[in-house]
Amino acid sequence: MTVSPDDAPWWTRAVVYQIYPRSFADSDGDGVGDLRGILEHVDHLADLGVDVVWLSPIYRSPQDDNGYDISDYDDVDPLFGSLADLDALIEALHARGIKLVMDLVVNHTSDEHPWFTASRSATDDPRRDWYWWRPARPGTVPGAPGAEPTNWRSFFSGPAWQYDEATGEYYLHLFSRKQPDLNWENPQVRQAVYAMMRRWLDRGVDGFRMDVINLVSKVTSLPDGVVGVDGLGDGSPYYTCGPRIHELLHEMHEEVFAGRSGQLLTVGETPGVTLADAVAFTDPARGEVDMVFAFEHVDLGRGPGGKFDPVPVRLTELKEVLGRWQAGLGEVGWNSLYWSNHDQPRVVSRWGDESPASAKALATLLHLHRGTPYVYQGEELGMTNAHFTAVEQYQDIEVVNYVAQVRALGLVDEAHLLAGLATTSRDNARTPVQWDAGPNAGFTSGEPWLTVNPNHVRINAAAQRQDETSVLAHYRRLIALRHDEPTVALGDFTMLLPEHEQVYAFTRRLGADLLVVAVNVGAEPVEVDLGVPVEGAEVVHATHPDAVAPGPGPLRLRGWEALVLRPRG
Ligand code: ISL
Repeated sequence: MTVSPDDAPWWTRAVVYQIYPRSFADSDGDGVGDLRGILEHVDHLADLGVDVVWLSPIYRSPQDDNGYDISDYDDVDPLFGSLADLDALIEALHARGIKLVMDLVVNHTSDEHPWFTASRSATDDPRRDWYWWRPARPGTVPGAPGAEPTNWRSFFSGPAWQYDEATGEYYLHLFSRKQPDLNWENPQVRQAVYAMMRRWLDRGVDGFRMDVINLVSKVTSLPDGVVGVDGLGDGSPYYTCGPRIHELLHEMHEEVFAGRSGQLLTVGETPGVTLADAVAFTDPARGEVDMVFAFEHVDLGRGPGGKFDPVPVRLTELKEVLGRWQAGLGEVGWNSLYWSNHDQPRVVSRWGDESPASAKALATLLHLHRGTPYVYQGEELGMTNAHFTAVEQYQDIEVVNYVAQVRALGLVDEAHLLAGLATTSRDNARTPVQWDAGPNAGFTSGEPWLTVNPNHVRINAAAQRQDETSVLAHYRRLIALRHDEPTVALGDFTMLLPEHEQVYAFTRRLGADLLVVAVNVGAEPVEVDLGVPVEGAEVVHATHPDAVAPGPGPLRLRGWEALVLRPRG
């Protein structure tokens, strides 16, 4: 959006921090992180300087998908604490000027949610139509393999339909069979969701991160998809940004957000979203959401066998994607900026070499883009992938189901499987936060639910807190830079050197002010002509504490060096 610093929305200057509560900090020794654990570390967030915390789900849940399967939207799961603990957290964050954004998971509920238990109880139950129930494919035996109403594959392997003996029909679940999809065609479903959202806002939360919100509108005839090697079809063309998605998000906006203060934040998680749809979602004039999470940059490197069959990616491919999204959401709409979250591998393992230097360079690269940056817990410490060596170490339902499927189909050898999981599995981001060098990294006094990374003896918050050269201190400076420099928040973005395979460079311009950003995405030194004069420029921000104004000739960057320069004059 083209706005002046005076009337730009508050979140154009904000940085969001994501907490995955299960892995953040455990206060009671049961091995699972909890709300009291977060309370013990709120000053870590305040010191970092973040404006918003996005809290992954803490609602009542059977934990089939670590809380993304909710059985009561209005209560806290005892695993994480109580409503009183949540109120205390809201108060502690607000006292430090930090907002709290809740995860909103309403594409599906748990199969243990009372809405679903009613829905499955009888074909004439008033809640039957709240979910997607369909009879077996005509001419098949209900419950037999291949009798599913459509050939759709679930995100977590296997068919997206579960047969229910009691009523002889199937229900749709795009994720696990314990996550039945809500039927957003039914106005009662929508009103129940909106009422729940209003209750949370009334309680004091500051907005929502909306889980797979672009999957709620389905093509109601549910056509079969193109069949893959597993014999199942890809239904995504019929449920990704479906026919009514913009109408439904606008309705939600009117029913829930209109008339509330402009201090809220709404961000849609939108796998498979196109740039054109993202513009529509985030055009303020349309009243849908403030920003969305796009997936093109994190989906780079998918091989022929999907996410667990990764292939190498070139820096120029990353530039092409991020540059296109910067340009596409320049005039209208707004980007969210993220490297990592609880579903993605760690950025230092993916794009860096796991050194603190690479963590800092990649942080500068992302945070100097135009959009709202999201920091995923532990990223500010340079935490790495898990490096598990056995399939049994993985806990994630996506991995467990995938392994069972490929073994049953005999599709991959075990070494290839292990290598793929080690590269892209979601558990890479879910190992406990590394607070100190002590037992279990200070995460728990008990047995952690997921193995703590042994590198916590080197990489941890305690070691970095007082060290001005640490990754943590670097993140602190980057966050302050966004708060202090209107050009970082609002300047136009222009990519430089799109064909260069080692240097990622761009400019940001706001009125007469120009910033030049150059990042060496590699450990080898490099010399480069940016095509923009930077001799004698002011060093506004740098990865290396001894960085000085560039001299004449090509710009020299040391390994993993990033510079933010303000040319003189
Ligand atoms: O990581 C993925 C599987 O390969 C993604 O496709 C992921 O499932 C997708 O981004 C949706 O994620 C969100 O909804 C899921 C939940 O498992 C994820 O943790 C959540 O972020 C279902 O609620």
